Amino acid sequence: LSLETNLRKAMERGELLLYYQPQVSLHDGRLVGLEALLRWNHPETGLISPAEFIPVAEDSGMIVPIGRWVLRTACRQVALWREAGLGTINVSVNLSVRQTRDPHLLRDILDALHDNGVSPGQLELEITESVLMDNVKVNVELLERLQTEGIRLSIDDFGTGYSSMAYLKRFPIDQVKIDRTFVRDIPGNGDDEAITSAIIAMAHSLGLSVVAEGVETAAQLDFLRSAGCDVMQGYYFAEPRPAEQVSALLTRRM
Ligand code: G
Ligand code: G
Ligand code: NA
Ligand code: MN
Repeated sequence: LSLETNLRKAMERGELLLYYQPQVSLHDGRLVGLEALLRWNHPETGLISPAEFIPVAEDSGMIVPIGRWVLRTACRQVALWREAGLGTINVSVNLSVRQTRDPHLLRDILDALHDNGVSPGQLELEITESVLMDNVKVNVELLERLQTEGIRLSIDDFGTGYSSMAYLKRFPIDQVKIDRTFVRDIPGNGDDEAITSAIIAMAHSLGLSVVAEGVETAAQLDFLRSAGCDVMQGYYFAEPRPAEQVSALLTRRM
């Protein structure tokens, strides 16, 4: 069977699940949100990374129903945490290029929020520069409508694509996520230190907040905090984990 057929069956059989990774404020240490990260729990091979199956899902168009499932599941989980008395949690969801070409995307997102009683301000969408560049005119309109609804927008893997500063001006963006390849060798690598500091300074001067991805050490954390970075995400604080394990983390927070 092709991976595509298997993926279709995986969704029907409920083999897809979401992991969540905390995003923590560098200003006060508070949990500001959780990034939802897709996993495929294959009955024979175990957990499969999205890096392996998202490309297939994108090529086949499967990413549209999968992405819709991700949005609904993430919103449902936020509602479950609220119902469990764990407070108002923000969630970030990754969007693929194919999804932004789907004319039903906006409706699907609003339905997922509404059906679960989640406010738009609790949802953040992560898009890469290549998603933005797919169709600038259409995407400017889509993102403006999302922003009007109160949904926040973040540029993922910032610095790795065709990072034109003009896009930051043109698109209604709230936040940039510095790609983890720039974070990996700070402190120490002068180029990466310069790039990281420059992204933070530029983003701030445009009124955007900054998340650093892939933070694994205290030294990275110290550097980022000194450079004024707002939020960190990475193994240093917590790896992506299933919802039940996040609940334990949220309980401790209270
Ligand atoms: O969690 P992990 O490092 O394995 O993720 C690998 C890649 O898969 C990352 O680039 C991440 O953005 C992407 N990814 C994870 N979950 C989703 C999802 O729900 N939708 C899309 N489009 N991409 C995702
Ligand atoms: O492309 P995107 O930024 O969505 O990728 C997120 C991916 O990064 C997730 O799959 C997650 O597993 C991975 N990740 C999260 N924290 C760390 C970290 O501290 N180090 C490394 N190497 N990867 C991380
Ligand atoms: Na992401
Ligand atoms: Mn990223």
